[in-house]
This record gives sequence, structure tokens and C-alpha cells, in this order.
Amino acid sequence: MSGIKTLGQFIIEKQADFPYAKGELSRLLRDIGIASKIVNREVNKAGLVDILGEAGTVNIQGEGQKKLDVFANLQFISALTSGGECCIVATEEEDEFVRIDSPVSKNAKYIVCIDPLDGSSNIDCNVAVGTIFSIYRRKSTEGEAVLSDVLQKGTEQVAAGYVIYGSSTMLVYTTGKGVNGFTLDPSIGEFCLSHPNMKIPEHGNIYSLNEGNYVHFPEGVKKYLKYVQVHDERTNRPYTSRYIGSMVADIHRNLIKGGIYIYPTTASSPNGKLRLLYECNPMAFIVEQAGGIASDGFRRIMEIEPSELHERSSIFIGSREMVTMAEGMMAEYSSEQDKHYGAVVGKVFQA
Ligand code: P6P
Repeated sequence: MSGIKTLGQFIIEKQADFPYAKGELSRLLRDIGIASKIVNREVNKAGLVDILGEAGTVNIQGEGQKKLDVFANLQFISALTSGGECCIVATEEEDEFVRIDSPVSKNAKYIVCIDPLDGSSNIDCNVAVGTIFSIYRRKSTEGEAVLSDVLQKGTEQVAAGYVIYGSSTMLVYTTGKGVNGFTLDPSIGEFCLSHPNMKIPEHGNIYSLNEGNYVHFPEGVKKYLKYVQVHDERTNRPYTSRYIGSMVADIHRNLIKGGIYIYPTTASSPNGKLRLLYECNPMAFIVEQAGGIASDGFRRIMEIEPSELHERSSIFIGSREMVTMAEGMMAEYSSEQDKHYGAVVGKVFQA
């Protein structure tokens, strides 16, 4: 085991960075790591057992739940319940937040927002999927934790991370002191430090968005798309289009190689598609900690004041120079309605 640093060893080692830490956050991160390994086991054999396909239920998003969605959701709730460090879980797969029902959890100080299995529509065709999580400190001091403990701005996150179940399984997380990546070594069943102090390149030449929605994109996105497709050797254009349809996989690749991921408002998603609490905020925290930026095209994602549990947002996230360029085009070419969208409450006002 010489030279190998496991996730557990790393978490304990970094706990010293937080003088008042008593180990609760460390144990919470451990609990998430354990559930991730169980989910990984099922994702990796999904084709062999009866766990592919539809669960026959629909989540609040109106999306058909896959059997693995439901399985992953239950695994994380179970791990957080037995760990005892979390009092509330807000998950994509449940209409309301889940109050953790165990004697110790009632007084637990952490809130977890999670997308248990993002990109699950890709599972049946063996494309990388992921888990995305965000951790907040409970704000209320008396009685049971309440919804306002969940609806916190992204700047209040104490930790955030994702797991990518891809050609290898990695857990990437931040507690606000940089980003570190751990690769699962199946031979010992441990996440091992493989990507210390991850930094996203200031610039890249990969753009990720679903161009099938082009007709309904805001004008600023259309202009940015045309910009990246111009032939100009001096600025290394045209860039390369890479879109997996799994946010964790697209952003993980861009985090390593440099790039931009955009999910703007579209006809079918007038407020954006990605969910603020358990997709945009955690990914924004990680990318900002790696030196990138994340906005809704107009303002910093982590400054958006959430108003509801499953609130959606546009997202422009990745290499600093690329997102800045895209934001410039949004500012220059967006309609007053778009600007109003960004300036007020993140909702597209139906004129
Ligand atoms: P579309 C998966 O459903 C997801 O939430 C993200 O992981 C992914 O980037 C996006 O939606 C794909 O959406 O509309 O392009 O299929």
C-alpha cells in the first residue's frame, strides 16, 4: 500500500484544516463514499441483472425513473441514515425533502442535496453516469431542520462532489480548499488519490451543449456557437464539439482538458434544465475551486437565492476564458427578457 492514499486517509488528514472539526463532515463524506461503491457495483453489472430499464414510476421532474435511479437513491439515503451526520436529504428522486429518521440524525448538523444518478437515461447504452452531491450546514438552531435549511445559496456549501461511473469510477470533491480526485481500486475496494489539486485550464477548445436545441437558444448562445465554429488558426478555432448527455461526464472531461458546458434556456426548459440545488451548485463549487467559473449566463450560479427545492437554472460552466467569452455574447446579444431573467430571480418571465 506504499504511496497509496485512500479517500478515508485523505479526509482525516484534511480534517486538520478545519480547527473546529469534530469529524462529523469527515464521517459524512465517508458515508457518501460507501454508498458510491455500492452504486458502482450495480452500475457495473447493470446489463447482467434485472436492474436496467424503467422502474415504472415518475419523479417530480416528470421523468420516468430508471430502476438504477431508485436503487441509487435508496442507497444514499440508507448510508446517510446509518451514518447519523445528516438531518435532511434533498434528492432529485423525491418530491419533498427527506427527513432522516433516526435518533441521532435529529440533531445532526448537515444537509445533503443529491442527484443520486445523473444521466441515467444513458445507462441502458453503457454511457458514463454520475452522482452529484452538495453539503450544507444546518442554519436553524431549534427543533427539526426545515426547508429554509435546504434552500441556501451555493456560496454556503461546506462541501460538494461528484462520482463518475465511467471507464473507471472516480470521486471528485472539494471542501473549499481545492479539488481532489480519487479513483476506485476494485482490487482493494478503496477510492485512492489519483488527481491531487485538480485545476481546470484557463482556456480549452471543447464546447459541450445539445445543438439540437439551437433554434430555441438565446441569441447570445447562437452567437457563441458561431464564434467557436469559425476557422481561425490564431485562436485555435474551430473548437471541438463533445457532448455525452451526462453532465458529470462532460464537466469531468472539461475539468481535465479545459472546455465549456452550456445548458441554456430552451423551448422545453424555459428556466434551464439542470437543477440548481443538486446539479448546478455542487458542480459550480467544484469548478470554481479548480479555477474555472460558473454562471447562468448573467450571474454567478452560487449567488442565486433558491426559492424552491427542484428549481432549475441555465448553466455556463468551465474554463474561465471560455465562459467569460460566452457571457460577453449573452450580455451583448440577449433580449431584455433574457437579461431580466438573469438579473432578477432566475425565472424567465413569460411576457
Ligand atoms: P439533453 C441528464 O438528463 C442531464 O440532466 C445532464 O446530465 C445532461 O447533461 C443533460 O440532462 C442532457 O440533456 O436535453 O441534452 O438530453
